[in-house]
Amino acid sequence: MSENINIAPEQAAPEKRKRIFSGVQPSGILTLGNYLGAIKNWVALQNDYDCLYCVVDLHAITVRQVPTDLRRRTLEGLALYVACGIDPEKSIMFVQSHVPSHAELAWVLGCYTGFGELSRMTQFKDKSQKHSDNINAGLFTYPVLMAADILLYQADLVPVGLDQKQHIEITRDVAQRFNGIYGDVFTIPEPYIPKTGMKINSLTDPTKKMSKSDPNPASFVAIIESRDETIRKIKRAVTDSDAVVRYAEGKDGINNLMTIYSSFTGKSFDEIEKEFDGKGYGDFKAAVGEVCADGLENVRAEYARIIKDKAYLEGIMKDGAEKALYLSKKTLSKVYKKVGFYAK
Ligand code: AQP
Repeated sequence: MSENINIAPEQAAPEKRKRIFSGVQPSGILTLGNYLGAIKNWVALQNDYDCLYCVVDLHAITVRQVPTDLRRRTLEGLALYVACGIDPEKSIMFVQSHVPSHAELAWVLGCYTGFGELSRMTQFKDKSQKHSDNINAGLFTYPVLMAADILLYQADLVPVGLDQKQHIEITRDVAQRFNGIYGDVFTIPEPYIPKTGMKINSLTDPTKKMSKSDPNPASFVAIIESRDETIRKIKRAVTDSDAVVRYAEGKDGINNLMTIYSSFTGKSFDEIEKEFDGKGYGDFKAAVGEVCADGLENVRAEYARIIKDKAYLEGIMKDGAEKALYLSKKTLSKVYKKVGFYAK
């Protein structure tokens, strides 16, 4: 791993409050991967950092969305942030399309980003394969918009799963390039990757990342499905025929379940191996299902309560957008001035 990665639990809280930006696309029902790789960490970070958490709907349309679903999921996404424990009194929560500065800065940064460097992005390659009928320019320039999201707020840290590390690297490169030309305009952000849960894999194909847009619902645990569904899906998760609970190369399914178990219990892989020594996969999967359902129980109950209060959620969105717009405008004005745009 490169040295600019911060492994979450070991990082001491800074003396001066640093800023954090992160987001999730409302491109499906949020999964256990989004929870363990991102949102769970956001909650812990909000006491020590100034945090902005965004529902990134502009990013979501890089893949075709059903408009009514996108609208509904945007509200659901925000409700989930709150249900997971993001406190609107401590953190700014908002919807990306409500703050025009994101698209505006993305245009400028696009003019400082190379075709070659965007071509190397693995997410673009993966998504182009998955959506070969719609390889659009937005999918290609996705990392530029993500760079704009982060740099607009002068974020110091970006909590993400391992899959997004490459996008943080390109953000740093673009920011350094821009600063190299115009002086210190942008803070250079660093990725903040959780120690466990950095990559949760699909339950049906454990060589691949768990994804909310996977058409097969058996492949993911949704944060807001029922307890029974979670237990059943984990029981049916693809493993191997070895029947030994051990973290090892080639045992992707078991490694994935051990990662999930470890994320919820805090137990190390060694401890988990000892706990299930001599026991079969049936016992192990049942235990993983239980801890996972237990770990999500409060979030699910909170979500069921909050989602009914549309006015409350829309209030958070509106307030968040105002604050985000104010902060983002400061950076955008500076950028416009630096590149030579005539002032209004
Ligand atoms: N499986 C995962 N394991 C760990 N972290 C994950 N994240 C997503 N999946 C996993 C983290 O969640 C944050 C938000 O992700 P996103 O919605 O912006 O996009 P994504 O990474 O492309 O997530 P999905 O679920 O796979 O979305 P779709 O299916 O729409 O492409 C990020 O911090 C990501 O690291």
